[in-house]
Amino acid sequence: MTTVERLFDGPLDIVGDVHGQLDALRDLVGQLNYAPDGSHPDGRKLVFVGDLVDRGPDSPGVVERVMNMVNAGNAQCILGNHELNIVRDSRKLDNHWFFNECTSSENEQPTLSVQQKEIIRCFFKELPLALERDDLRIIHACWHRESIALLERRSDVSSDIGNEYRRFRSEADRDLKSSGVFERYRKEQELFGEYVRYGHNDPGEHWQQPRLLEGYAAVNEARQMGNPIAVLTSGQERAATKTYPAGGKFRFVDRVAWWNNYRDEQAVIIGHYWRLYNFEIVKRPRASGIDVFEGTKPDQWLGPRKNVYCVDFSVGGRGKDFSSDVCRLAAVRWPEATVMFDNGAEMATDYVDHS
Ligand SMILES: [Mn+2]
Repeated sequence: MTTVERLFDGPLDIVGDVHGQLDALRDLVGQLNYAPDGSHPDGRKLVFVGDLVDRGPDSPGVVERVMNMVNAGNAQCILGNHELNIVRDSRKLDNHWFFNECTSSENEQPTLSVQQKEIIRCFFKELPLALERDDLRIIHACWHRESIALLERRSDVSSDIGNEYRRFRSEADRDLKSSGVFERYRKEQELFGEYVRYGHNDPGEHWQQPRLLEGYAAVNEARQMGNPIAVLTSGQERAATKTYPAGGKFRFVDRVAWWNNYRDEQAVIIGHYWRLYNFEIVKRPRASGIDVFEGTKPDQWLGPRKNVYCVDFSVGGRGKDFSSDVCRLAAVRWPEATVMFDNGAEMATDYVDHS
């Protein structure tokens, strides 16, 4: 596995989480004036922040398209938590397109052959976790210096990212077991496990009054923060003060707005955190824990140096959680620091270049 790879030189267009929305991807790269193979008349390059797949109507189509651009040397792509799930064989509600567990008729997708699956899995396994050059860093969820240092110290190119993930997970569990909190978690699991994971059922039927399970909260936080691959691909988390349902289970940890503690000079571009294009006209659906963007507008860079930008404009929620008015696929143009959307709208941002 590769932790940090060298980012392309020259002008870039950094594309947010695509989540199987092939039409939006076609529209966006067209708006940015790229040819279908990812080449650009001005020599610009595309970069994908991960989460190419799940949720949308054509995950295999998106992977094929991006893979071809990467193989042609016109694009780079990093690993998101959704690719990681596939690499480590972890079945989730939204990845039945890969594992062939089609449980809802609304999202029928063609069945993949064994060979097609192997091509996709091999592509994902080789993706780096981060890209970097002098003026810019790109990572799916969280630039976390300690996790990057740990991975660079412990892993080499020959190690398999799925195995590394499992190794960190079992080390975190070993530490937990000696702390006593694990026993509490086990008891909660016995009593409430089936309610915590409600899957496709409406959680309301199962749990009228969600309660915080402190053993779950402590174990989930320790497993996340003790695993550097998890931190980089799905962010820092801490035990929540109230529980909420998401993705077929109740959550007991909150996302941390890590950028508020990011003080390095290099700008960072991330995806992962659902940002809304026109957030003022909609309320966030469901009770989704902490809103890490509370009080910020879509054109704002984040953190004390105002040099972190999230380019995920929630296209993955199109037709499901939100209307397409607010669900957009976006790209940050660099070094211009403007944002292009799949509908052709271009937005200036408040980025100030201090270099
Ligand atoms: Mn993600």
